[in-house]
Amino acid sequence: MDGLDELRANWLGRIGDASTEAALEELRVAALGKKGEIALKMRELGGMSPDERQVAGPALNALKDEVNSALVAKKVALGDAALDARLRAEWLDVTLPARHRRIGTIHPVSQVTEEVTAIFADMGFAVAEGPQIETDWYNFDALNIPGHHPARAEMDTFYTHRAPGDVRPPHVLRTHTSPVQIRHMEANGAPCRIICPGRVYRADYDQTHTPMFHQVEGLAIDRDISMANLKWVLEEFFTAYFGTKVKTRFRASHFPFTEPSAEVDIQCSFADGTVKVGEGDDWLEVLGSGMVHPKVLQAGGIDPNEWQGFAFGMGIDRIAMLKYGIPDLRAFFDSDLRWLRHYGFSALEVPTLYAGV
Ligand code: 2NM
Repeated sequence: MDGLDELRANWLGRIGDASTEAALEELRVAALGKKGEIALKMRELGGMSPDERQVAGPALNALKDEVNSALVAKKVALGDAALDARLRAEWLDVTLPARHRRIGTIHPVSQVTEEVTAIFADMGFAVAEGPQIETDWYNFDALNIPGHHPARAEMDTFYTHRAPGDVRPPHVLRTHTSPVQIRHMEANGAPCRIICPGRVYRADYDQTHTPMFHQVEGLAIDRDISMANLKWVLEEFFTAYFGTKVKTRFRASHFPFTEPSAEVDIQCSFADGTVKVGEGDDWLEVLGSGMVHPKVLQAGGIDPNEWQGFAFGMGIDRIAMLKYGIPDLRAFFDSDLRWLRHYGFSALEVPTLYAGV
């Protein structure tokens, strides 16, 4: 058969030059496909004499096999080349140091809440929590603050909205965490020892007041709890919290929910515009307290003829500023990353009873 050598040279050359798998597939169809050049050549065998066919048949078959092998070999070569190119392009130095990523910090309020909780937990106090939106009964009436009481007006309360015509008293944003203690008394009765840390709200904004701040209140009820127990617990607390012996001073005061009531000062010094707790002979007011009023026990479902107890409340933000030397309260809630990085704590600085002592 004529022209087989040209045919072979032509197809093997084109296969050798193919640079993509798609081009290779086109060549396969053009050479060996149903209407491909070699397939058409095969058809010519039918018109040949048996002698001619005996020579041309095997020669054509050999050519077909050769072209097929060349296609397969080229396909493998193209695949290898593509893999080589990828390996070179996607090269990565796994020994490079990791990219630096800054992690967040624990807010001083969170840190101090944990510290306070750890100290009171060690004295047998559990943590109680409750809603931040309260009924006026839990926030005021149950605490012996009736509707006409000046304390309601003084509290700068945030009221929620009621639909027109709805005459029910509006809910309030709790102005203290005392409602949590009423709820706890109702649910658990006496005796009890709890602290209630959390957010509270008052419509007040200046150098030393923010409309949301944090309080921790404590409550201990038993058959023979007295002001003496209160004084011991508070001195124990301040000494552990500030990590140094702290003297306290009790001054007679008045709250609707306690009788008698006392404001508590801690010993401090003012030198060069900085406050130092646990030294000097100045005093700093940090806490309100007293013996729970019988009417408040009654509102909580506890019989005041059988039980009595002390309660106290203090500002978490305030004692955080004192311990960690933070000058401006308002910065607590600005979410300024520079402030948070400076005053924030590492997640590994877990509060303990012996920290700072
Ligand atoms: C204070 C001062 C004095 C107080 C009272 C109660 C309750 F609910 F048990 F009656 N909880 N907290 C209390 C007493 C809070 O904050 C300055």
